[in-house]
Amino acid sequence: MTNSARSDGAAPAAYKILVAGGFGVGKTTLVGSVSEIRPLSTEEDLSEAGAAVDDLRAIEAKRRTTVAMDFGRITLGGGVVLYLFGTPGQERFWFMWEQLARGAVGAVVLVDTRRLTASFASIDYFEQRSAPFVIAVNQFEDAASYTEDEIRVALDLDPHVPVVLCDARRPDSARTVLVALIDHALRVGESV
Ligand SMILES: Nc1nc2c(ncn2[C@@H]2O[C@H](COP(=O)(O)OP(=O)(O)O)[C@@H](O)[C@H]2O)c(=O)[nH]1
Ligand SMILES: [Mg+2]
Repeated sequence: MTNSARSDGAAPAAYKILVAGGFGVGKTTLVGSVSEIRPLSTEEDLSEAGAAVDDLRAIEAKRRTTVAMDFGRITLGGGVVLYLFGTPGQERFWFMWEQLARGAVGAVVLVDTRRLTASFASIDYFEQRSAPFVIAVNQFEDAASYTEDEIRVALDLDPHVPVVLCDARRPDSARTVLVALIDHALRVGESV
C-alpha cells in the first residue's frame, strides 16, 4: 500500500505498474515498445528443464524467456511517469510476485486469445487482492478475432474491468493500454 503517486501538484506523479499475463503473451514486447529508456530485461535461453514444462505449442518462435523481470519507464502528458515492471510469466517464478507487486497502482494483464488459460492465474492474482487491472488483448495476426463481450465471458470478468484490444509491438497502442489502466486505477482508488 505504499503508492508512489504524489498528488501535491508540485512534483510529477509517478506510478508503478505491473505487466502480467501468461508465458508468451507479449509482456516483454509491450514494455520494450513503450519504454523511453532501453528496457532492462533479464532473459535466458529456454533450458531443457524449462522446455518440458513451458507451453510452447503456439509460440515456437519464442526462443528466450524472461526469468526475472522487464523494467521500463514512460512519461505521459503532464509529467506523469509510469514505471513498468513485467512479471515473470511462468509459475516457477511466482515467488517473486509479492515483491514486484508492492506499491503498484495496478496491472495490465495481457491475454492471447489462442491461449486464454495462460493468463487465468494472473487474473486470479489481482482479483483476489482487489487490485485494479485492465485486460489487454494482444492481437496476434493468426488468432481469431473475438468481440469484447466474448472475451469478457471467456475470462469471467467483472463488468467494471476494462478490456482493451492492442498490438503490444506498437508504442501508441501499448500507451493507450497504460492510460486505460491509470484511468481505471484512479477511478477505483485502490492499490495493489
Ligand atoms: N504478431 C505478434 N507477435 C507478437 C505480439 N506481441 C508479442 N509478439 C511476439 O510474441 C512472442 C512472445 O512475446 P514476449 O513479449 O516475449 O512474451 P512474454 O513471455 O509475455 O514476455 C515474441 O516472439 C514476440 O515478438 C503482437 O502483438 N503480435
Ligand atoms: Mg517476457
